[in-house]
Amino acid sequence: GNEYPEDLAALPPQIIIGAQYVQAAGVALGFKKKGAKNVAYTYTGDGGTSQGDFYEGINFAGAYQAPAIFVVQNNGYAISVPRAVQTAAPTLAQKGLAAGIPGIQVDGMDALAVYLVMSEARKYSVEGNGPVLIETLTYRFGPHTLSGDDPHRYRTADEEAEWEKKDPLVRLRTYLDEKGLWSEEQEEAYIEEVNEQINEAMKKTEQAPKQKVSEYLQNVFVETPPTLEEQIAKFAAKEEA
Ligand SMILES: Cc1ncc(C[n+]2csc(CCOP(=O)(O)OP(=O)(O)O)c2C)c(N)n1
Ligand SMILES: [Mg+2]
Repeated sequence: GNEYPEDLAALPPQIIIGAQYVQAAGVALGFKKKGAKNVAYTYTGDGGTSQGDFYEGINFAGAYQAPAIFVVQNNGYAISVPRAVQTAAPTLAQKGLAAGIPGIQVDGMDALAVYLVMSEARKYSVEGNGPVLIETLTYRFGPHTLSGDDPHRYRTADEEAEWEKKDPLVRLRTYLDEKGLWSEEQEEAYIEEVNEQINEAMKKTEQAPKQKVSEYLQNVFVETPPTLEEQIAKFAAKEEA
């Protein structure tokens, strides 16, 4: 049963690092209040765990025993800042301890291990046991973005070569090949199918109406306070113009 309450489906996107942790805690609390058998998932990088919102999100979800799965994709760097410089904590998973929620560290280069941990966490959360924090140990095969980040300024070629050996796609394919569960033809067909899905999604997204600032502000309170009403009216007037 994966019912998704309509009014939670229209939350606006945001790009503030870590802020999605607070939003996920809120969505999870919404699920709990509505009695929806669902779990709110969210992801951040290791860099996101250095941001205040990370702690607020896991703490709030823990306090309310909200069904949220918080995933940290720890690839060792926040753009160029090494993980060890970001925190004195030996692991990121252990940050769950302070929030009173389970923290699990998993080999993020092992797709089956990640699947197992995610499934178990979902079961735990959906059964009303509260949130889970999962740290996946992984790597970024490339720059943080294509706008000027050159990883060779902060990572060695030797380190990259070590991680490339652990490529989860190659490992999973080798595993499936050896079990006789996957073939070249299946892969080609699958790539075609997924490319179609991506093209469809791109088309749909490009056709979506542009979001408005006045709409963002509608999601903050059930009953919008007058001061916010004023701001909404101001933006709405600008958008009309
Ligand atoms: C609150 C906030 N501070 C800073 C930034 C700028 N910023 C964008 S990505 C990033 C690093 C994020 O690190 P991580 O999540 O580990 O990403 P990775 O480099 O592994 O891709 C920073 C500091 C931001 N978007 N939001
Ligand atoms: Mg990172």
